[in-house]
Amino acid sequence: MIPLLLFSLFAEEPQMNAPVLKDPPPPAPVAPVEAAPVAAIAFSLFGGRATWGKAGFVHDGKETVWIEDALPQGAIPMASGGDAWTWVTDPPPFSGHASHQSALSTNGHQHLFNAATPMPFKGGSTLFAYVYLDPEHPPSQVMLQWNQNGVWDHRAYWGVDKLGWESHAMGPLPPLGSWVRLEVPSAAVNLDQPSTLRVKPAQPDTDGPVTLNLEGYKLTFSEDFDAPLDVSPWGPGTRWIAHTPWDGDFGDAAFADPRPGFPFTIEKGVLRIEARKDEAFAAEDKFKRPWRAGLLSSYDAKGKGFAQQYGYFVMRAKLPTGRGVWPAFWLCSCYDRGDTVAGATGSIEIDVLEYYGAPDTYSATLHIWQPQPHRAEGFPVYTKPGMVADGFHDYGVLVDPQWITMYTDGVAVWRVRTPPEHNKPLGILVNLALGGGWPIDKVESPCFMEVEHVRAYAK
Ligand SMILES: [Ca+2]
Repeated sequence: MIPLLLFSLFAEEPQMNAPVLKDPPPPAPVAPVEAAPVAAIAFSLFGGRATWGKAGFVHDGKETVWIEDALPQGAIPMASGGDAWTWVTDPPPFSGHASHQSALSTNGHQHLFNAATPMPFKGGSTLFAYVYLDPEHPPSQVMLQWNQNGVWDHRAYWGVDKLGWESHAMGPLPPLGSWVRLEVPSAAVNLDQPSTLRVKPAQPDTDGPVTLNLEGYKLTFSEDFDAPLDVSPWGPGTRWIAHTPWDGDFGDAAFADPRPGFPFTIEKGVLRIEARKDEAFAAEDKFKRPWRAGLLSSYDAKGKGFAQQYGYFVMRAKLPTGRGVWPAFWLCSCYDRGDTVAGATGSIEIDVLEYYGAPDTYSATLHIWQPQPHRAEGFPVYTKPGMVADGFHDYGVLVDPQWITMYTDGVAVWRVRTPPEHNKPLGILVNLALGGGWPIDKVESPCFMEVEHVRAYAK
């Protein structure tokens, strides 16, 4: 899972970053489309401290300011690596009344926002942000990141690349102790492209919602949670394992090795995945996390278990709510993770559902991990407020050689073209994680994700 956010404790794949999806040519000529709007910015440093002034873009000589003196409308402030949103007047702002200042740190740290009303943007622009690097505590790297189409892979940096994310190199650090205007051509960070992979509604020649049609499909995998859960930490020989097959567990809760009563329990045909906080957990965790939660994968590190390349995959579930929860239903290319040749010939991830606790939105994303560079396209799925936690709903995806189509309760909500890198069976992952970049201090302990069933169908 890689999610919208960048500073998750763990990347689930060793390669987390990169430019945007290059899609196959569209079937017919399309009218020119404005570049997709930008929804958010992250201000990232390795070490040191910086103060940030206004930011925006210049197009045809006209400056559009996204941030000055306050976050954009609708933005939710976020931070990681010990950073925070702190508004200061020292040093005196370059313009306006206040600047936002990074915390002092010796490691990677950043503040960012999310869920802003999309900010207007024009392709062929120059992006800018003013920065003042603390001469007493210079960082070794300064990075700006822009979120477009739900994906953060639009990055530029100055200085020495210590953050290690795929990012466009802009040159040395700017001078210390004075306001400097950082400028990045939008093309250099792949912001100029419209979302050509995305077609809405799901059938471009059809008006209105498209309902799922499984005519000709047969049930190939059915976990109804009517019997004791067949799970072990790593396999082999069980239907599920309790970690990511590539040993890339992620988030602010450790995925627990299952034991009776935790983190998985079954009652009346429903699986309950529990996240719980206990200071005793921290002592046993190499990252000192006091939280534990649960993940199920249908295949193991050797690629053994259930997987299929095409078909319909669905989870019927009821989700916990509130900022900081991070339940997900996702599919990943299944192969022997020790086989680097197999790994290099194609690997994708389909995030059917990643939910970050907002009342009315979850995320769907396609990642292409291999061959590199990583590319991704994401989409916010809007729901009735409170729907995901009010009851059980179906979150599904139909994967065929042409399209990957996401469904909510059997109605198509988004689709992308099936990329040529999809050349392996897909295994199933279900988890309740925490964090994903959001603060977890408000998460209730315990909290639960309930799963009625997980099924797959194929022709
Ligand atoms: Ca059931």
